[in-house]
Amino acid sequence: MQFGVVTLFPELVSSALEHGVVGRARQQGQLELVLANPRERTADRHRTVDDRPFGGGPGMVMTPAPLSAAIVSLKETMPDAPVIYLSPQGRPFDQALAREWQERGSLILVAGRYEGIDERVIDSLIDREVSLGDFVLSGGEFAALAVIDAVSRLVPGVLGDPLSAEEDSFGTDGLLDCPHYTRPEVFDQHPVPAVLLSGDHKAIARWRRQQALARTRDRRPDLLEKAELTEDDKVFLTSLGSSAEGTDATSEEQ
Ligand code: 9D3
Repeated sequence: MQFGVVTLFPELVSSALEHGVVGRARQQGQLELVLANPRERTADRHRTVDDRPFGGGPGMVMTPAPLSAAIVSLKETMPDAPVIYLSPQGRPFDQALAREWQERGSLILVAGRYEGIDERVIDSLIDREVSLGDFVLSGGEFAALAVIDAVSRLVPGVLGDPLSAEEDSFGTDGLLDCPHYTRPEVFDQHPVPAVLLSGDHKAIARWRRQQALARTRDRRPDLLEKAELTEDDKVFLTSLGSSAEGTDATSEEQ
């Protein structure tokens, strides 16, 4: 998998990708990172990459010429890659997009700074505009890193266990994950739920499923609409009743 990133902070991106699963995969040649810095594509003495917005107002805008030159240079290296602009105005990023981009084999990510980039660059060079959600970052780099991480772990061989990539939340059934516990059995006076120590694998699976259902309904009811639910699941959800907060342990506040 090849990732191209257009950024004014190439070291921020490359250093973050030296660590963990992604760092190892880069060392093994399974992932490749290609950086392009618009500042290296400037022609003026001050290496200017931003300018004041036409029409007035606060903040600065990334100036089109050096930015488009950086994007075009990556497109020449990676001719089949979709070009994605990370921006608060984008459609929400999700696991389905991560999967789609992994299948493409190469991806160009454009990280903006300041108030954003000149709209004409979007019109001429950007295939899709994508956001991480409704909160304010100081630039697109951390969003690009999140996308790279999400796509990388879907690349065969990047994770040790090929099952674990798809087992996570959103990986299979579209529900949030169940809670997890490890030793000790009692921590700070809080015991592990007894069913997990019972050795009854059917009861454990059922409890985990119900925990996943209850917290999905509590925290992300939007996900329940699309989730694949069995008749058992529906009976359980109905048994929770219609109040926002149930009375059993599955609805404990976190
Ligand atoms: C008018 C207010 N502006 C600044 C407070 C808007 C604004 C411009 C640029 C807000 C954020 C940014 C930089 N953000 C990103 O580059 C970004 C982002 C984000 O902020 N939130 C969620 N996803 C993304 S993807 C890229």
